[in-house]
Amino acid sequence: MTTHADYSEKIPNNVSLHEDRRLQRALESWQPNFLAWWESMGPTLPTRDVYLRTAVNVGREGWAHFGHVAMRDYRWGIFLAERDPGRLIGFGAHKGEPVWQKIPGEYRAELQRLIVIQGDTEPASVEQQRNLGATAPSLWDLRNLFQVNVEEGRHLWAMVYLLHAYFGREGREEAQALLQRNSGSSESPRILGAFNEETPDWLSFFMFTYFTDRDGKYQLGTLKESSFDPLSRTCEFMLKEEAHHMFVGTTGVDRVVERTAQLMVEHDTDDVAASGGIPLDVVQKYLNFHYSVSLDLFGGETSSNVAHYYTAGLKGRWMEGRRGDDHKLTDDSMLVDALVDGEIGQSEVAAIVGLNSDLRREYIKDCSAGVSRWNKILREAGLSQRLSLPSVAFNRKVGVFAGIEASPGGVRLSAQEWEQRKAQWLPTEVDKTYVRSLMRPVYERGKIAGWLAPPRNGINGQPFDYEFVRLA
Ligand code: BYC
Repeated sequence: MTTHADYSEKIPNNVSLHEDRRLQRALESWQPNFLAWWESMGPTLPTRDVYLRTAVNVGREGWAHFGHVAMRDYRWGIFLAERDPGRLIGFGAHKGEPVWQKIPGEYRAELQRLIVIQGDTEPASVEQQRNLGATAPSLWDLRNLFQVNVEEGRHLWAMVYLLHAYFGREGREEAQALLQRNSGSSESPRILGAFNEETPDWLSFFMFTYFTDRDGKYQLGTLKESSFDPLSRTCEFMLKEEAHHMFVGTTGVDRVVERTAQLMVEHDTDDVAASGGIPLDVVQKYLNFHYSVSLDLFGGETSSNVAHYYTAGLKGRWMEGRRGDDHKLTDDSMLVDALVDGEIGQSEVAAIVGLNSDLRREYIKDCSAGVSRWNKILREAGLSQRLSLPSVAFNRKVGVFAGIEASPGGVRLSAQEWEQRKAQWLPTEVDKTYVRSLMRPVYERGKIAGWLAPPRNGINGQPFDYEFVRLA
């Protein structure tokens, strides 16, 4: 196993692809299909080149290279974190046994399903974001969008590598299908709900990278615990790239809130639309929407699927190694969100079936940190208004709350009340049209649109007024 990337090959990789001609040929025949998909479903804005980070290594001494590249020539590669030869299974029925380098036959179908679901989200997000380049608020933001896009493309490669290398013909068919489903398509949509929603404007993009990419961070964190070592090592490396996606979301919303707060103070009004800002109640509605659709991504509050994944050792918990229990959970119980006598409450279940809730809870804690940060911006501006996360029962389409309606405060509503009041809580056509009206491209170096504050830092030591993107 080499750890240094081989860039002389058509497909950069650190998995010694040249030693397996069949696999190499299979991936090389998928590559033009991927490129055709990128050309037809990827970013629509014509660019000459973009200042991008490319993964070139996985070691501690620096893993990425920065430079201007034409996006179609981006070196999408296959990188797995370094192998720990002594790694043992950390949870479930096989705890303590050596991790698997090949797939045990009895778990093949489940592993394939997990990898396909993960793989499906990556190109989906590129599709959702494809038109955003036309309205970027600065070259700095435009570059970040494209960085996220090419890395989601690389994450697709990561999953396709696993499908080709370990799942035979079926894996190759699934890899092909990953390019054939499309976000929002009525005939063949993406698998998970949030990935069929639109990302039509940059406020949505920042909310998506904050809330939906963060689901990615948590799901990858549980797959990193997997007993199937190649999956674990793949996810470990993907998480490195994911940190930048989190940064784009967190600082993106920061900058919107900062600008809105500034305008609120300056004009002594909540109605900052008159001065070209995004009113805080609109920010709250976008937050409500993206948070609730992202909560759905964790699946049901109780799930026999997740219990099986855990016992089999396929998917662990967030920070499995730091949990102080027996890592088998055969006799434990936990509280999960539930409908209790028709009301929003909690009920006790066997811990093993509640693991989607366990992960969702970790995720919610992390999301709260973002809200605290945004509220700090408001507080420091001397404002009393605050943002908040809505109730777990609000606007849910998956899980126990899918069948009911609830207010952001967690009060159960009749269907009629919901219809009457949802415009207070979710973006309306009027809100969306207003936000879209602000989306005018700013492609001049060092300039920024008026609805958000400039970033505090450059990229890789390059200042804000650097030529991050050269348009075609
Ligand atoms: N939409 O037993 P349950 C990312 C289905 S994001 C539609 O509770 P389970 C990224 C479910 O498939 C991370 N259907 O589900 C972010 C099941 O169907 P079957 C992506 C849904 O299996 C931004 C049925 O409902 N990675 O990386 O416990 C940009 C019963 O549900 C949904 C993963 O998700 C939904 N939201 O848990 C780029 C990791 N939820 O079996 C990238 C892999 C559930 O009855 N996936 N269903 O036909 C998993 O771990 C699990 O499959 C899930 C669901 C957590 C998604």
